[in-house]
Amino acid sequence: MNRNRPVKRVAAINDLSGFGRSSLAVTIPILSTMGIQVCSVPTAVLSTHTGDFPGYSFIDLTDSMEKFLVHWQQLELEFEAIYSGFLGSPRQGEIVSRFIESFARKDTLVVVDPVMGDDGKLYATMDQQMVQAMKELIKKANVITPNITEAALLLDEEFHTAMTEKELRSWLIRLADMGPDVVIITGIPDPKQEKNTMVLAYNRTDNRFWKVSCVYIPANFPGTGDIFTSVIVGSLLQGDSLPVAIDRGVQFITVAIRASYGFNYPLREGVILERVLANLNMPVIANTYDLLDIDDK
Ligand code: PXL
Repeated sequence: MNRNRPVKRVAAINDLSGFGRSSLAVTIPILSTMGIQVCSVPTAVLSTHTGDFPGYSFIDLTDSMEKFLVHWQQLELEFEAIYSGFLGSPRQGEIVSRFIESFARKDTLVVVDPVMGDDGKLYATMDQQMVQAMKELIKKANVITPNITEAALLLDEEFHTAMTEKELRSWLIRLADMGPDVVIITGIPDPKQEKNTMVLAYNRTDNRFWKVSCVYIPANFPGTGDIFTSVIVGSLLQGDSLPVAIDRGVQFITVAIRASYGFNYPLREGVILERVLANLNMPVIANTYDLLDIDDK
């Protein structure tokens, strides 16, 4: 693979929201900046993302996705990675599964971000059928990147803010048991440092757990999950290790939020990506990840 192509390719299966900096509107510039070609499979077209913009328009593209699949099969396209995010209908989960079966080779990176909700709640267009569809879809992934709310939904658990590291490790293992080799849970409140949030990850193939903690900035910008997963995809395709990829994702989000928070503008417009994209090509200087003990804390 990739014998005659100068750059790597990602099939990005996600919605296009016209305003608000989420999904394809952030994935395309991030991965392009990281030197990776993005081939989009739009799952839906919206006037804005669904958070805090009442009256948004929504066009579901489930039937169109079937046609993308057929045409791309005819073209015999090849991808180094397949990355799926926001789905417009539960049936799309099954189409994405077929897409993965058709295009994934032994060394293809398959990343599923099971976008369903945040802050303990489902997003406006999501329901239990979608939760079921995501449970099926993650079976096909190498890497999944749920936030803590989505992790709870996938496990039929209640999420609470004071979860111990031991409890979180068991969630990571149970999610890996559902199929993916690597599970990355984002947005976890840090019980040791009230002001921090954590990303915890588990790699089943070497049985190691990783933690990256970052200072919590009191600004809940939409689209940051899509930005984080896009950086993870780019970083892994560039050959970084799992903890370095997570570190780069966390550091980029932190820089993006800090660049945005000082301005007085509506959070719902998302972080000011345009001001920080160039950071993606800077050398990674300070790694902040920790390897967790597997003892019984
Ligand atoms: O950032 C996740 C996301 C993606 N796509 C759409 C959304 C959201 C979150 O609200 O509404 C359309």
